[in-house]
Amino acid sequence: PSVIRRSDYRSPDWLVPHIDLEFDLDPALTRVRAQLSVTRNGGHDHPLRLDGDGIVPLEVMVDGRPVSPDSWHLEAGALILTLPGDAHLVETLVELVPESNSKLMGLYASGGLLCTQCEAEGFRRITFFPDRPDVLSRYSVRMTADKARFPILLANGDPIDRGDLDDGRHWAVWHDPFPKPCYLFALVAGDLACNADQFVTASGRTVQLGIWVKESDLPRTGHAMTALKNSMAWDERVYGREYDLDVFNIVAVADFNFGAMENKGLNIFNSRYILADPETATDIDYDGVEGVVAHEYFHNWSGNRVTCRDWFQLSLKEGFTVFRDQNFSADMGSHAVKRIEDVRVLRAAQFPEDSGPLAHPVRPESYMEISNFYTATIYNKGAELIRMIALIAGPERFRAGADLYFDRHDGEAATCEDFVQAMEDGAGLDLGQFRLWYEQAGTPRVQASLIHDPVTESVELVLEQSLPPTPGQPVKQPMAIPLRVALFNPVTATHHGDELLILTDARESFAFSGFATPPILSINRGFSAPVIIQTDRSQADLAFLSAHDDDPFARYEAMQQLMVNVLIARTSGRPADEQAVVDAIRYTLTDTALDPAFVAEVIRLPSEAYLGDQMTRVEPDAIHTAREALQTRIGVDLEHMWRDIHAGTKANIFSTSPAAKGARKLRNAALHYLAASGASDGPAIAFAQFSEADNMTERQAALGTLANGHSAERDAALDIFYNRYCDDALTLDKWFQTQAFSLHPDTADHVAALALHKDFTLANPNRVRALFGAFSANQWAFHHRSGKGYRMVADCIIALDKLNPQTAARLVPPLGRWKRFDEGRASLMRAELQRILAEPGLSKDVTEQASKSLN
Ligand code: HT7
Ligand code: ZN
Repeated sequence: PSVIRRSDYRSPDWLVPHIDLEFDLDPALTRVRAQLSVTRNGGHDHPLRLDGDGIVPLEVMVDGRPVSPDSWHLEAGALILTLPGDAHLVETLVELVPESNSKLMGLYASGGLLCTQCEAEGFRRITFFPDRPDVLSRYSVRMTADKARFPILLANGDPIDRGDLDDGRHWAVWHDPFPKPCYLFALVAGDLACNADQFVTASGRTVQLGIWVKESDLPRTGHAMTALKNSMAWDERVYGREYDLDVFNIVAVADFNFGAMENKGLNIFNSRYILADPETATDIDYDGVEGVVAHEYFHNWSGNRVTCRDWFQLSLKEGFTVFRDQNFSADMGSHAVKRIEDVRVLRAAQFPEDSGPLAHPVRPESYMEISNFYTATIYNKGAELIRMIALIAGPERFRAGADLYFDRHDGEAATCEDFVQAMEDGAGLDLGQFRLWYEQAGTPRVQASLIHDPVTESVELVLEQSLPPTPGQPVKQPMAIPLRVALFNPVTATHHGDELLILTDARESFAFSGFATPPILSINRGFSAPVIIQTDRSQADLAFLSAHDDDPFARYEAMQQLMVNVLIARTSGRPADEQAVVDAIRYTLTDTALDPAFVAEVIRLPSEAYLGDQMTRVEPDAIHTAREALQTRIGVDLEHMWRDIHAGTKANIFSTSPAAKGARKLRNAALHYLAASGASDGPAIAFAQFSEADNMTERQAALGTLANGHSAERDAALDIFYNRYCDDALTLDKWFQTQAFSLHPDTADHVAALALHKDFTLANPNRVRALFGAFSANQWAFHHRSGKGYRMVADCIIALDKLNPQTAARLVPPLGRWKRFDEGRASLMRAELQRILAEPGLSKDVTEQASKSLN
């Protein structure tokens, strides 16, 4: 496949100020007539190129007259047309078969609905068009469909007109007044019920809100509606951004390649990010609904009103919008817990990406298939870059920069550079060196050491940064790294204030006076920079910080590091002070001033995968053994506390308040440690929680705890869960996921059996992710030394590639981490990558991921 390079960007030869679309909708045969008003952009004689993918023109007309087949041709799917003048009306007709569209890109059928997904390059599967984000058009859309099967017809913008036809069909016309790139086009047709509400904007306009789902799902849409209204109010309050159309619709669909899509005025969602009720959704699911509804809504400004010039600028909208949704969720709940959760996601998904063969900068230089670049680096590291700018600027100046960015680029297709420039101009910053964060891939390491001088009563903080080589970037320059630090007096447990240091050189020292005794370093507070900090702090220093640091993230981090040190020592057979961890956990549990949700985060052991990331060579079995042993020790030594917490936090009435969620989180943590203690009544207590819970958070946690062990209760709970939820796809996903993620010695065999289960299907991305996505994130099971885990995932990739290459390609990266493992596992992983690549007719998506993964 050919490589697209950022440096090759050229502005479009032809613009399309207006497009009229007519859809004659039917799952078996849909006809699409498109009328494009095209204008020549600048002085050139290039033909008009209209991208197409898997479609053929049945008619081509220019200015109302049919064009003979010899004046146009198809080139790599695109329609190439030579036009004499500077402005023309180009009309095409194509036919589609939505019910056979298994890629879920373009127009497809899902659960009786017809819907679209156009980002990044799906519009070209619907009609011929310059499918690039810098061509902005006004859309008029007319849909006709059978009224009984598709009573609801939705598209972007505002509804204009509708009517019935004699033959049982009906039609509707929608018009979107805002020029938009074609990736934001959407339509939905189906038999849908609506949760309708209203929002009055700050300037007094009433917006009609609709969440459209199948009738039986209506009771599960309340949380999404609340999240939507909260998001609209938050964007007005925090960024001064109002919604701009008279209607805002959301539709939930069962088959979706991603989380959701921000189409202008018509967001389309994976149903897992809309539907929630206590019976089927966990607190994590509730938070996911809130966060994704907010994310898509916020795109109305960061993505739609100001869009991207080209796909290399993807983080312009995604990084900024993730930053916005993270802050929104923090404001709705706990800032401390949200920051910890976000950093955990970054470390689990983005750090490994940044240190592997698929590492790329936040603004990539090249790609083969853009769908492969919807990555944790673009989204989550991109958000960290905005967070660092906000930290350096401070809240008022950051807001001034954001205002300038939106005002300066409203209605335009912009670049990451435009954003940085607006921040420099609006916030009065110099971000010269900071721009390297967009260019250089890899996670910086910062070595921090404190040198104390008792004579001058001063300390010197020496910081040294390094950035490892990544594919195509062997040598790196020093970055501008903002680090929040504090120096603690170990006797009084106080500090003189939190300081923001900006490390700009490879090595720099910072002097502090007034320290008669050596202080304890608290660094990267709030995770102020997405870097790996290396310090020589002792276990005693870490224990001190885990008990006394007033920055919640730093307190959590100290505990994590304390645990990591013990576990890594254990893994390599060195002696380790497990008692220090037990004591630190005991101390945390007894600090009644702490929020239970925060306590649950702090006392949680680092994941097996995170521990692997801390080692030069990952040893899955040794890590598992060491972690299980420490877990048992914590379980045994603090058994009475776990029992008390578990009994004391039993919820009475279900609520999604932060306090109720925190109590459930801590209760589940207590259950987990209690089971790990090996207490003979552990399975019975877990089974009782499973049976008695009035909510999915406690039920699934109990199931997960049981799934890790061997007991009669395990089998019973899995059976009960299956029988209760086998008709509810989203909840049945949890049954697959819990087993695939379980720390049971036979997980790989269980997954093999589940892949043959009658309810497993490759046609639904959620189901594939629930089984194979979860399994490949389960380090101990996936890296079974026999290689059977690798083989299963490769088999799935090969089979799925024929149906849905995008989802197949997303399963490849775990196989690409072979350099991190022993030669036995590494060669088995490479062999599977080679087997995938040898597959005839392999998609561009999987080819790119698998071939890069071999490097
Ligand atoms: N902007 C949306 C991206 C997206 C997507 C990308 C590739 C293939 C399918 C997709 N569906 C949605 C989602 C978002 O970040 O808001
Ligand atoms: Zn997004």
